[in-house]
Amino acid sequence: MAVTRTFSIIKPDATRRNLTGAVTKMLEEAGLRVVASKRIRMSRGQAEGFYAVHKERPFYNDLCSFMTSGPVVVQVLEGEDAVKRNRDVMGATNPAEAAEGTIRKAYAESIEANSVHGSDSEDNAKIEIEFFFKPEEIVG
Ligand code: RTP
Ligand code: MG
Repeated sequence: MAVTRTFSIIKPDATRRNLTGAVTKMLEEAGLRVVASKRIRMSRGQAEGFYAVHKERPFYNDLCSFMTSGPVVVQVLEGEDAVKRNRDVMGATNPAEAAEGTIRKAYAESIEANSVHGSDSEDNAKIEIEFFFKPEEIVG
């Protein structure tokens, strides 16, 4: 299996509860390496652009408000089959459906405040990484 990259966000519900380290530890223990990381406050424009694929969904406005409600930590993760590996350790979107041992089972508060984002394909990972990082900010 090839070493690939994915994009992750530790969401405001997790940074608010001081869970940046705990979430990162679970990512690392799942075989992912943090090759870029920064704590930012997302602007409304960034959130709307990042989630543009969800523009027609009923939760879009609330989601953009939530993602700008506090600091987030954006990360590039590297590992074998990184997109799937990350999705597996994140768990289901709705924490009520998330499996034992996943980040969302351990920490998510609700379907919206679900602690982490992870790219859903390698193509989207590339787009999302470029949305937040310059090439020189990523150190593999
Ligand atoms: P993500 O994109 O954050 O990794 O999560 P995901 O693929 O599991 O979920 P997705 O369907 O892409 O939805 C993006 C984010 O929108 C929020 N959401 N709220 N209120 C709702 O019904 C609802 N559904 C989704 C969540 O924060 C979700 O992660
Ligand atoms: Mg998604």
